[in-house]
Amino acid sequence: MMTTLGSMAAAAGIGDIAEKVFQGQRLSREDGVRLYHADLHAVGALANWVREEKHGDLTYFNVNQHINYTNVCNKLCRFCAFQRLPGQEGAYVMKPEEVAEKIAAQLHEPVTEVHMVAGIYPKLPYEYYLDILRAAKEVRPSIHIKAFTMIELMQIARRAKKPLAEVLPELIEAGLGSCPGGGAEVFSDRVRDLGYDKKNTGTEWLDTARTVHEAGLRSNCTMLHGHIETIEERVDHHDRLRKLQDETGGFQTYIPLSFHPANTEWSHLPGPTAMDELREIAVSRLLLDNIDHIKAYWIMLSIPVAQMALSFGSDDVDGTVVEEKIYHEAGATTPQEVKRNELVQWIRDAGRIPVERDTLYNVIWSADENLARVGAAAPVATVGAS
Ligand code: V47
Repeated sequence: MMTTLGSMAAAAGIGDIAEKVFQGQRLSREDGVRLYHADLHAVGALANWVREEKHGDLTYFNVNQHINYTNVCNKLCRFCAFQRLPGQEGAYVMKPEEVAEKIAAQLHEPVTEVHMVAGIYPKLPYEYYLDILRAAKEVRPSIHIKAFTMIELMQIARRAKKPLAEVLPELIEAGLGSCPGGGAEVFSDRVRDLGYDKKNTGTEWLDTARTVHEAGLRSNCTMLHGHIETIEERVDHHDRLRKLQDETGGFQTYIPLSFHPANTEWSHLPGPTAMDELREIAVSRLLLDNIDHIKAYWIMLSIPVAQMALSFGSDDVDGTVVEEKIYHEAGATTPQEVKRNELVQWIRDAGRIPVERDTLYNVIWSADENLARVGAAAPVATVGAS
């Protein structure tokens, strides 16, 4: 296998990179740039080799539900179709009771995670954030709350008038379990100045993630790709994530987010093609050698592209979602929800082994009886096999 792959990589002009990958050596920034220009099939096959070394055929998913508690936002990001100004038509802020109602409405489903991401609305008091966490936990005490991107956390600390390191224990006490990976966009100051100059800088995002990890929370990380960023800026983004991960080990999953242009100020840009998306998955698998999981977020990629991504480096497809707004406001045509058994079937149809995980990658159920063989995080519970 390695010989065939080595020959394929050599024919694509990346034989030396393949050799480094086989030896477990770290790729350089220059290698990263070359991977963006080399033959996609060779890059994808190399990334698939790493994926199978790490996870075999295992492919993770979870039963989750998204809640976007407000779309009011003062950051005016040019790539965003979800945001509304206060008082603008369609603007909303959910009361804590409404968050609880959304969770109660899914009590018949085996949901293990609520994912909460929203706009930055400076009028929301610090107590609001604690209250929505408590409301979620009250209605479903077992639920893991993955909430608040780094930019939301910065805003919460501002409203609390305390350093984030002092705020995080209070959020954890109220129910926070981990943090999603959004808000990173592209760390480059050039791109930020052109697209989201009211938002945190890349350095601030990374510093916040460090504080989160130091507080004992895991988080995800992302990059929003396929708009005005250059290849070098993408590689720089990966390199900065990789460095922080060396320091803290706190990132669980990397999610390349494909830009969706509809209804945004950047609607004239074409957005990435499926080929771009597969390359992004593959390159990130090869560069981010210290992040265990690469997620092919099906809502954003479409189901067929997410299935293909499982052979280009990715080992996770996200979850059942239930109600998605950020991508659908920006033109996504995927469904807003899937059922657990559909996810299981898509993963099987892609030739992989479905594994239901919780947010922290403890295994809830797996179709693989020999899960321990490939080093999964926790023992397999034999529930709900389908
Ligand atoms: O930060 C906004 C992105 C992010 C658009 O951690 C857009 O498991 C593309 O955090 N086109 C929020 N992207 C989403 C997020 C997330 C999503 C899925 C999984 C996880 C996880 C986290 O969505 C924002 C921004 O980068 N975004 N608008 C758009 N038009």
